[in-house]
Amino acid sequence: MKKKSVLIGLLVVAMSGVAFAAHTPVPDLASCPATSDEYGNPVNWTFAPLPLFNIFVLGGPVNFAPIAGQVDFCAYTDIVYCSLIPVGGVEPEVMNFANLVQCLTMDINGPVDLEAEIPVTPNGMLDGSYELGILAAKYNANDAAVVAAYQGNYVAIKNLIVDALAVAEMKGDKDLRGIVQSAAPYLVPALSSVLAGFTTLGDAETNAALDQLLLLLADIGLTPPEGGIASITTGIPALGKNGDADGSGNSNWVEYNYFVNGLEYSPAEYVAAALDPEQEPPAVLSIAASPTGKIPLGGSVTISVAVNPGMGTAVAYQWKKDGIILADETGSAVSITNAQVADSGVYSVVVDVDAKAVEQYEASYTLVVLEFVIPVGGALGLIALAGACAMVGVSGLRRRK
Ligand SMILES: [Ca+2]
Ligand SMILES: [Ca+2]
Ligand SMILES: [Ca+2]
Repeated sequence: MKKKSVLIGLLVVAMSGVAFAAHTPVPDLASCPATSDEYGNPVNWTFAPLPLFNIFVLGGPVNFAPIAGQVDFCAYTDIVYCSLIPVGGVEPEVMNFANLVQCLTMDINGPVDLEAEIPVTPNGMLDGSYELGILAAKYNANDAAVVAAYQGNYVAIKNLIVDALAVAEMKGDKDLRGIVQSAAPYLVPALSSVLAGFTTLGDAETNAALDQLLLLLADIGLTPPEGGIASITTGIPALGKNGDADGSGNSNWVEYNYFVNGLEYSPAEYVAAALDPEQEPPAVLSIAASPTGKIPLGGSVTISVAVNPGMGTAVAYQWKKDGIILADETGSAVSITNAQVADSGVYSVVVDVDAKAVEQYEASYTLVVLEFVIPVGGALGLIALAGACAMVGVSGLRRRK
């Protein structure tokens, strides 16, 4: 009995080990693991397996076997973050920007800001576990196109960085490869992982931000590619912010805005939703008429619009009829009394929704006002006829018995 339960216990442990264990983001630099022992010798620490290559071989091959099924960009960004501690000992200024690469806060692929010291801004989507999470999930599921693009991009970026470090060495400066390798052995592989991830998103704004960041690295001898980073890498736009990874019609950004900004989904929950066309944000607007259906001549109807729960707050309305602006109709509803045939048409409304950023949505309703009213007598006759038909039907059934 005892042996059996021990076996089952081991089996449970083994099976849970099969499930991919995501890295838990480090809350601050003080929480980073020790990178060297008491004698200053580097110790082994890493949050996720990294591709292997020899930093001293220019253009050398990369072994991607260790990362199969294990890609985790949150772990990679935190490896870069924690690697800054030994590097910061040499260049203290580096620490001022450490949080730019911390998984919990990293969001650096928005519009370029050339006035800023570090010329990057956020795009509203956290990078490590969310924006790059879709790519990680596709890579870990062994999607052939994603694996090929990411590996190719990794090699291109790795060569760019290693060449730069080597050039600095050849110019008679310090042997940067040696310094980096001994002080922060995971920095170049992890940084290459993150940058390669960004280029695989196929997002123009992200590539523009990367081009600016590469210019900063010109100081260590890096020569940015002439046609920009996009010219030496392969992007898969479905994976990026404005892509639609599950082909659902809602972009990854729309799903992020709803599931993460609205419902506070975890990274794993968000990635699952962004890859599942069955999990979608509801429509932003609901439009309805009261009463419903066709409206009799001379009748009344109210057409109203509402922002669905969790989709933001309406701050402005503008109604149109058949595409023509109804200047006076700027409320949440349009009321029509003594309806005439000419009132028939498509009533649409543009609503400014104040969510995270002001966005406009449009909804429409087709109103039909009946051309004539069936006289009361005629209606009674119809009812009588219907009653008679029903009677005949019933008696027909009886006869068959
Ligand atoms: Ca971002
Ligand atoms: Ca989608
Ligand atoms: Ca979805």
